[in-house]
Amino acid sequence: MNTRRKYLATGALVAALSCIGLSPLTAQAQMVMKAADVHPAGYSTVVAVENMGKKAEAATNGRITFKSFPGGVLGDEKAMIEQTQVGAIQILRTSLGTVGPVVPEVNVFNLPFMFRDEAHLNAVIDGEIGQEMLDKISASPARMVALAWTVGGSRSLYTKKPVRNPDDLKGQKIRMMGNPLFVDTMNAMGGNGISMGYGEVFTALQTGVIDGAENNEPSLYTSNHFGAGAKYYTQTRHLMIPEIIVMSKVTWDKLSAEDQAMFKKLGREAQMEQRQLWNESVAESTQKLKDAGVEFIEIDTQPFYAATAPVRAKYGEKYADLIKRIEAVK
Ligand code: GTR
Repeated sequence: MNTRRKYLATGALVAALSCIGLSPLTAQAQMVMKAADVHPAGYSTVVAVENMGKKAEAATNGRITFKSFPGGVLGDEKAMIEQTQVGAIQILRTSLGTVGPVVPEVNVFNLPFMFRDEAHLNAVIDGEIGQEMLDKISASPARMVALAWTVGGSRSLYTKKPVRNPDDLKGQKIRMMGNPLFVDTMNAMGGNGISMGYGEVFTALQTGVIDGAENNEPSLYTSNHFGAGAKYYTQTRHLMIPEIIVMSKVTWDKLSAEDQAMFKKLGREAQMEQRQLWNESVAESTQKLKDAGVEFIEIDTQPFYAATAPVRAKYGEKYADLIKRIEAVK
């Protein structure tokens, strides 16, 4: 095209855009991103992601907006990961537990008793190792770009009968997240691990398909699993699993470099905001669980730690160097 014809063509485009009410500057495609989570509206992760969407909307003058799909309405985490991979979901907040089967490296963070405490875990994900892991997920063939971490505290057992040691778990069917590593973990802890989606746990408890499950306080409270009979909450703290906010690679590839940089920045902000909301929600849900009659059982976790040594050996061997670096984080 010569210059004059190019000029005329541009003029025609501007005219056409003004006719349909768009200025040439906002002519980049409008994007409504579906943001999904298994947790209900109001949960710390859902709120942090919704706020991320509001900031993106403000920064792009409404060109990019989020539509929130909380409460697992788009499926369980495994199904949502699959939808994210093909671009049917654009933003997903998911546990790293369910990411393990698609990005095996993340299983280092999914090992039982991997972190000394939550402060240790937070220091790891906020620092260099955390960034490396996000980058590994993004560079893997999983077609998800990892933007930020969220936290889920520590997971402890809840059952219909009180549990104080590995022997008490004999014969008890305990729901675990969909990852063979967790089934092995529960079997090593003395019970029978059964993998199942989060949304099925309530009915499974009610009908006796399972005898218990394991999770953090806000999840136990909002899922009402204690209302299905699992009223004994044994403080095993056997798993401390970080969680992530990812964008579908299909969506990421459509964004300009500026938009991508914006999402990285907003991701980091969401990470810090969720941390604050999380701490508040742990305190609040602990109180509400106690008020509802859930019995918190403090135990010596050492026998469970010892019992899960073979799981750490089996799944951690390949990542021995990384584990040493994680252990060295203060
Ligand atoms: C929650 C976690 C969810 C989901 C759920 C589960 O703690 O935040 O992402 O993994 O546990 O047990 O399935």
